[in-house]
Amino acid sequence: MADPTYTPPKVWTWDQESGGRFANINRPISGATHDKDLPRGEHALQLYSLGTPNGVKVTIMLEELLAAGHADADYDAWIINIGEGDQFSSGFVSANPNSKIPALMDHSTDPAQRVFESGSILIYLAEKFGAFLPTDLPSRTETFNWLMWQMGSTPFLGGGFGHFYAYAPEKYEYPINRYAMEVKRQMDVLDKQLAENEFLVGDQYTIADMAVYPWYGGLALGKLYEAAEFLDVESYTHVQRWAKMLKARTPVRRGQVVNKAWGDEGTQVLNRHSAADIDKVLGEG
Ligand SMILES: N[C@@H](CCC(=O)N[C@@H](CS)C(=O)NCC(=O)O)C(=O)O
Repeated sequence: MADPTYTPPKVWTWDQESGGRFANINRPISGATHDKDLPRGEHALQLYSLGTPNGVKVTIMLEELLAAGHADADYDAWIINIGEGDQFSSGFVSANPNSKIPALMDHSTDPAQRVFESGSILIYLAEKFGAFLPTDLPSRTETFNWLMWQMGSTPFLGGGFGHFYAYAPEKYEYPINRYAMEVKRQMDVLDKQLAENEFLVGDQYTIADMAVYPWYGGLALGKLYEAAEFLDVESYTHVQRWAKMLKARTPVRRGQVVNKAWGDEGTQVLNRHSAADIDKVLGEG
């Protein structure tokens, strides 16, 4: 409950009844809560994820790699139900000690390589397959600039704006104002970049677009927090152009249905083991 007279105590203690969506999975400690191994399929690449914007960055990349002819990018994608605490299994924690999706295991190396943090996964895959990451230093640096921009900026969109506008138990004016201001500033940064560039990095489609699109493209297309009108997302016309262009790409559409556990059941591929799993749902193939 909002308490205008709240004074922080000398030492913070864990109030398990703090409320709000996701309160049941938040803990002030890290590590596993239960012993359970991760499942493993036949491909070298094993993704443990959920079809949220952070998860979808990686499935878009994997589908783009496959569409570009990198057959070794074929993968198994296993759903991690974060509402049920799957991210706290011993298996998941060994793949990502931070207990957040997405996490990737690459079994083509000995020992197998773990990769966590979606930005790190995108870089790993781009380097492994030599794709969607320019090799000339200026464009490569600009790709990293926008990738790191996304990783650093989005907590203000998701954990700040989204949390207080959509998920907090009550509407509080102060944080909603603060984060709406910041998110609109971020959208303006993107809009100005996309006014002069087809993609974030000139005319090259890179992992930076794949990282930024699920969050800011999603916001522009009215898919996040039912905030399209509140944030006047239509006014960011260059972000709109770019988002619609990416949305129309087949690998983007394919990546967005993987590990999706909500919405129309006909658009969900809970676990993905082959292209056919997506074809069935999207009516392709
Ligand atoms: N910086 C991380 C953020 C990942 C993240 O926040 N994942 C959320 C879902 S989108 C999660 O797994 N939350 C579960 C939890 O916090 O327990 C990344 O980009 O990989």
